[in-house]
Amino acid sequence: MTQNLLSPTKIVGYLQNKMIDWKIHCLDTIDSTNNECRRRAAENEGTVILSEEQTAGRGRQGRAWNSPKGKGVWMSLLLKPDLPTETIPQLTLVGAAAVCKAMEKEEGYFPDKIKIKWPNDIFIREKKAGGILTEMQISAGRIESVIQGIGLNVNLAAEDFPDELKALATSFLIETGKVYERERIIADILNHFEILYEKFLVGGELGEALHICRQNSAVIGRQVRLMNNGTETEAEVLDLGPRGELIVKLGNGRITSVISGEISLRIQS
Ligand code: BTX
Repeated sequence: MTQNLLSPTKIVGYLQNKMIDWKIHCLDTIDSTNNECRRRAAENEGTVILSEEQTAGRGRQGRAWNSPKGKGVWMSLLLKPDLPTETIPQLTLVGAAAVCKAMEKEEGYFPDKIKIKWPNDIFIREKKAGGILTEMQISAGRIESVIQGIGLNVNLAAEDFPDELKALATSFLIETGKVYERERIIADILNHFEILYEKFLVGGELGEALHICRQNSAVIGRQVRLMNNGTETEAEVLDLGPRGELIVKLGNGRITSVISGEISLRIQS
């Protein structure tokens, strides 16, 4: 199904702000948009790589990301933030907040709103509808570039998911019965992203992005299992801290915070 190929002209037509000079590239096929962005890392901030399909789409820790042709948003943003390296994981929350804001006006269509399963999953009704993969290149202790990959299952039908994902994954189409204009979603994400990103660069704080992540959290108030290098801990999620860290109460009553890093999280039903 390639009749509705992504149109860069349409995307540009929907862009509203001028804080970042977005340069939109729409490809037919690529291994991973993050890889392609990396290959173009010498370009200026604002390069955006989109592809109709990814043949080797990636999630965190080398996991595969299913990216069938013509139906999703598989996109990567090239960023050059002048920030300390330890703040970069917070950009994942900026991206997630931008996705939530972009879909807000569509929310009437969603039976339940789009949520963020900390730190990088986009959830609808307890199923994964998207994810964010933030990677950085460092040279001599300084950030050369940050690549933020955003994957959204927009117009995927149930049969577009391999069997092993059918119970875990969903799409905007499956949840709402509506086919979405991908260009509009992409532009809306970029429009919101640049506002939240600029605030983060200037103030050094997540601010509004944090507020959005709290409002749309799939985990605050829930019992979860935290998985780290083969160990599992039960905890109750209390809040997100100012740097986007997860504030949890452990089984023994101790309150502690968890940064994203290698931690995986499973919501207890
Ligand atoms: P993650 O590590 O949180 O999630 C990966 C896991 O999600 C997989 O192991 C699988 O169980 C499940 N999964 C795979 N594909 C899908 C899918 N389409 N929908 C729902 N669940 C799925 C999440 O990593 C971050 C994903 C980022 C993807 C973007 S797409 C553009 C950019 N390029 C690239 O290679 N990755 C990013």
